[in-house]
Amino acid sequence: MTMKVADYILARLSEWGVENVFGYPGDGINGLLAAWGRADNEPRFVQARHEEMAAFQAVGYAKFSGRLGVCAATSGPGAIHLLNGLYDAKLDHVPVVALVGQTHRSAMGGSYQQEVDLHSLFKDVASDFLETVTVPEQLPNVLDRAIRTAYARRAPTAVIIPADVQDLDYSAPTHEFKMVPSSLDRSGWSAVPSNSAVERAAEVLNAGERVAILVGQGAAGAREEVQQAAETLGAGVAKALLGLDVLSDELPYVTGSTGLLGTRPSYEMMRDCDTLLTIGSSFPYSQFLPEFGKARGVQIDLDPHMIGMRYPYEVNLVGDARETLLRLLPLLERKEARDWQEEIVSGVRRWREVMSSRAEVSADPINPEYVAHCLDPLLPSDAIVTCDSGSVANWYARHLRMRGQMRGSLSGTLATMGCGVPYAIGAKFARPDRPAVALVGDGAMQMNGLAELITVAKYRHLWEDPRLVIGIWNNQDLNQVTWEMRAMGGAPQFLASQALPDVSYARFAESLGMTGIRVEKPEQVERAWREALSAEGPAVVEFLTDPDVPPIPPHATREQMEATAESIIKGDPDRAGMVRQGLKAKVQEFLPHRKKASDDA
Ligand SMILES: Cc1ncc(C[n+]2csc(CCOP(=O)(O)OP(=O)(O)O)c2C)c(N)n1
Ligand SMILES: [Mg+2]
Repeated sequence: MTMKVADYILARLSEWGVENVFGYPGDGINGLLAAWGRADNEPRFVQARHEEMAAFQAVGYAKFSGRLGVCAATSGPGAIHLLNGLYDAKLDHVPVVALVGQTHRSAMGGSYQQEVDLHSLFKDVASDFLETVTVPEQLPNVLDRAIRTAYARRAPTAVIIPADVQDLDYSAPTHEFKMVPSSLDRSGWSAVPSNSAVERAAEVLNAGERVAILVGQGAAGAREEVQQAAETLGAGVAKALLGLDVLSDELPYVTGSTGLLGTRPSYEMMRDCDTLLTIGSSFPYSQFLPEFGKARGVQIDLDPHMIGMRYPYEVNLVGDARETLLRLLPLLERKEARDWQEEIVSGVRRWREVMSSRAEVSADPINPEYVAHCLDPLLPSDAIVTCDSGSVANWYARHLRMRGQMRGSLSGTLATMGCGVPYAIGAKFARPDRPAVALVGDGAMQMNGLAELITVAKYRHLWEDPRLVIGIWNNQDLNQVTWEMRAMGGAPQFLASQALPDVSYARFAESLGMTGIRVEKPEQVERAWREALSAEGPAVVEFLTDPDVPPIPPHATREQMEATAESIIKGDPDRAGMVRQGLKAKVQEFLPHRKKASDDA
């Protein structure tokens, strides 16, 4: 039997080591689907409920495997559905290839059914590489370049294959004029800065007395070197959201997350440092970096197009984080004075106490901070944690302490809702041997998570570690936005847009054959997490949480406090509860150490 273009594409994906393609069928990719049948489903076609979910699964897979994520969709509506997931890949710098169908070549330009101008649609999101295959000889080059570019630029790329081209007999490029052959080998490489640049960086870091280090996901391969730099420089280390799993929170000088969802010690370290060393992060909020002119700065980043932004750094080192640090470390002088680092360490210790106290504040019915705080010590040290966008991201960033082999991620830059459950599915395909935990709000669950529970039920048999826990903060509110409206605009809660219907997530899970637990009282929280984490399969555990507990930023500004007060005056329907919970949470920062929060604050 002759090999068709579609057969060739699947075979080439396998040659690249692709094991899973997250997708959804449609007649724009019928040729590919038929080829999958002939190939005995290799690489495995993983069926999502929606193409956006397939793209999120590919992103989750790539984030947790360190390998390429691949997704597939039909022309027209399928392609359009992919977009948000592909943008998530683009903004978080994740390698993903999208395979997309298109109408037959003979119908193109004929306003044909499901014909959408895919080059215009993907022009921005797949700006690094986007091509349509119109004759077999373009392969393997087009596919190879899509994959190579996705890896090299850490970006989404797209290959469009018209339906009739998928069914053509494959014929390889020849040695002729206008033919473009391609090869497969992908050897390791790393970028390193020049010696003189490294020397200049060392001079800046050696001159500082109060060094702060900020790490992002780009520092992931340089765990030990970052640690060594911090110890030599007597520095503290703050982590951008995507870099939370880069360094263990068990190190006493690690101040945890930074930014709006950050911790107070991170905020204070950035405020008070005289030198900033940023490694592998494009953390966007300059107001959480030192005041301009107050600190000297060095940045290390792999991407020469991205470096030097966000802060007026003095030295910008383009290079791989580990390779660059290996060159920098021998030039760093050990700082004998340790009072700055000690100050940071005691700030971290105090912050942990504040977080415990905030978690212990009573609420109606359950304090959302307590739910995350309670999970923290129960997490296995090899857990993969995903988090959705919403108030839960605050609790993820502040209450979970990364340690051991733990991994964690969320939609760091696009901050899209609805990625938590599909990321966790991607994680289970990336690491079927490890437990995964998704932290999700009820809005995100209603948007995407509920449907993707069906995908979980469909594929659970493939995962050798059966644990996949989906924790839901059921506050019947789009709470993060409710609070943003109050804090930014002084607007009262607008129930028509914010209130969510109550849904029994646990019963829905049970209907799919999973463990389902609904928790209505604080005293049941710990037992519920334990039960979910030891279930012999996927488990959904929902907590009825209090929407009046505010996700207070580490340093609520005066303007934000005033705006919130204004929203109360303007008649927020929840004002009594808000004031009660807001003050109770905030006051924990000022209470003497270890004093338990009292319920009658
Ligand atoms: C696709 C998308 N739509 C809207 C938003 C704006 N948004 C951010 S958080 C949020 C509320 C999330 O609600 P929920 O999932 O219930 O979590 P909660 O904040 O209540 O804990 C919204 C609407 C977004 N980030 N992404
Ligand atoms: Mg909610």
